[in-house]
Amino acid sequence: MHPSEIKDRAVSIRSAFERDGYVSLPGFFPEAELDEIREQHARYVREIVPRLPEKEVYYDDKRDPTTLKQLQSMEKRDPFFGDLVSAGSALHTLAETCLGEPVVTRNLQYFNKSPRASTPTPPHQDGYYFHLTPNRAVTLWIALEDVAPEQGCVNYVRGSHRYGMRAHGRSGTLGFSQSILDFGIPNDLDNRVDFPCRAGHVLAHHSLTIHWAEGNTSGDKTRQALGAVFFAERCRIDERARAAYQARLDADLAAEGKI
Ligand SMILES: O=C(O)CCC(=O)C(=O)O
Repeated sequence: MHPSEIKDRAVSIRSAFERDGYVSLPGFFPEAELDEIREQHARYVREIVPRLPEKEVYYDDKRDPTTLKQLQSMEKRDPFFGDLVSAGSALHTLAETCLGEPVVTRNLQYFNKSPRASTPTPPHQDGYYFHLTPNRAVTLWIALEDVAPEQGCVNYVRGSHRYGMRAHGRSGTLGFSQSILDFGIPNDLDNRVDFPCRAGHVLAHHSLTIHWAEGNTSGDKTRQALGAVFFAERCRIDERARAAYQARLDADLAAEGKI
């Protein structure tokens, strides 16, 4: 979607985001743009991933490169992906439209659920990882391919961004280390919405919106997506708490032989 079209639709995008804690935009990336993103991603995996520190690249099975599961900070490693989320881009414009205020780009991630070895994404709120005051951030989840329910589509609890941060604890899942401890209360189940989608679909969710995804049980298909995180510019980040958490997690994952 062109930034000018996002601006034209700003009122409806922002009101859906405020009301539900997410907004769903089918066909955000037309086929030609999506092809370019997929080609650039393949190049990134071929040329850049082998040079990255081990702790930045997660595999379902470390010995099998076809099980690549997650990448971080792609915008810092490569100009194509930097441009994709920079000020003035469609994604940056969408993030500002959702939050209704200036944003800064924080992280461009890649998420895959490989066909043979993927685990569910546990129910969580992204803001738990962010260490922000106030907790105002948005994640844009971009489907790089069609996603049917059996591949592990994204699920939200509609309106959950209005009820604050829930208690989280270690999930044991590589790449999604935290899970909501009391997930499954009636409000969660009554307001569940799932999003099977076509390639090019973008979902935007608030940092307090509860979401999760099942594992990939398709047997033969991947489930590839990008996740672009933007923080409201006025937020204060507790970098010390964030870095301490990350260091503990990296040490634990290394001790378990997962990274
Ligand atoms: O791709 C997934 O399974 C979940 C992604 C996610 O949790 C996010 O984008 O915040």
